[in-house]
Amino acid sequence: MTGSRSCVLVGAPVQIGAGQPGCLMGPDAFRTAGLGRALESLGHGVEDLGNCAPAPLPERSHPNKAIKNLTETAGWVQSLTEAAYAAKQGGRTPIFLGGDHALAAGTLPGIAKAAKEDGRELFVLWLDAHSDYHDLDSTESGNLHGVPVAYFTGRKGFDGYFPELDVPVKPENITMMGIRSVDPAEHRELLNQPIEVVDMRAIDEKGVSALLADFLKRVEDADGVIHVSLDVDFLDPEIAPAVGTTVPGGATFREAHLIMEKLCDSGRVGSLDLVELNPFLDERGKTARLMVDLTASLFGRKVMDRPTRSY
Ligand code: Z70
Ligand code: MN
Ligand code: MN
Ligand code: MN
Repeated sequence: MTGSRSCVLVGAPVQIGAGQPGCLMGPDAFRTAGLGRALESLGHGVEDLGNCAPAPLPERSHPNKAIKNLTETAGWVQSLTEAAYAAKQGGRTPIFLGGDHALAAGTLPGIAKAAKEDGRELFVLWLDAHSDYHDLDSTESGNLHGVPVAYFTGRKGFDGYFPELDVPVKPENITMMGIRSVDPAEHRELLNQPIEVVDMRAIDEKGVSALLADFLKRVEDADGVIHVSLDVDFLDPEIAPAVGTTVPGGATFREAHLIMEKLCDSGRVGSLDLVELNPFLDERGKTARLMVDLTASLFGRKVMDRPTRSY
C-alpha cells in the first residue's frame, strides 16, 4: 500500500451529451460510494475541488439539425479544458467524475496541453463499448457524447462550434478497448487513421493481458504518460447496469480489474475520466461501487501487496 499521489477530484456533472438524463448525479454518486475514502485508505492525498459548470458562451447552431445542446456542450468543453489543465499542475493526479463522455472533449485537451508543457508524450486508453468518433456532420443521434475522440484528435469540422483546440492528441497514441458498437460513419473514418481499436473479438481471441502489454510497451518506449477514459458501458451490463447505453458482451469484473492492476504496475497513469454513470439506473449503488473499486485497483489496491510476477 505505497500511496503517494496527490489526487484531485473534479466533478463534471454534464448530462446533455447523453440521450437521457441522470449523469448529472454521477459525481455525487461517486462521492457517496466512497471514492475519496478509498484513495485515502491507499495512502494517497485527496482534494475534492467540487463540481465544474459550463462556461456561458454565445448561442451557436450547426447545419446538422440532429445535434442537441451544442452551445452548452461547447461551454463544458471550454470550462473542463481549463479545469483539467489547472488540475494537472504540480504533479497531481486529476480524477474527473462524470458526467457523460462529452466531458472528455474538455479533459483531454487540457491534459494534452499540460503534458506538452511537461515534455511528456501523452497516450490515451479509451475503455468503452463505443468509439465516440463521430464528427458534427456525421452524428445521427445528435448526442454529443459520441464525438469527443474526433474533436480532441483535431479532426475537421469543429471550428467555430467547439473551442479552438490548442494541443491535439495524436491518434497513433490512442488505444480503444472493449469496442462493440461502431456506427457506419465512425467505422469509415476509423479505417483511415492509426487509432488502435481493440474490439471484443480481439479480447476474446488474445485476452486483455497480452493486448494491454502491447499498449504499455509503446508507452514505455516513448517514456509516456497515460490518460485513462473509463466509460461504464465498457463493462458488461450484468455487472454495471447504471448506464443509458447498455451493450451486451462487455468486459467482465475480472478483465476490468486486471487492466487496472496492470496499469497500476506500469506507474504511468497520470489522469482518469470516470464517465457515463447514471445513478438513476443503478441497482442499490452496485455500479457506482464497482467503478470505485476499479479506481482503487488502478491506484494501488491489491489482493497481495507485493510486486506481481509476470506469468
Ligand atoms: C452512438 C451515437 C455513445 C457513449 C453512446 C453512441 C455513442 N454512436 N457514446 N454512449 N458513451 O449516438 O453516436
Ligand atoms: Mn463513451
Ligand atoms: Mn506543468
Ligand atoms: Mn460508451
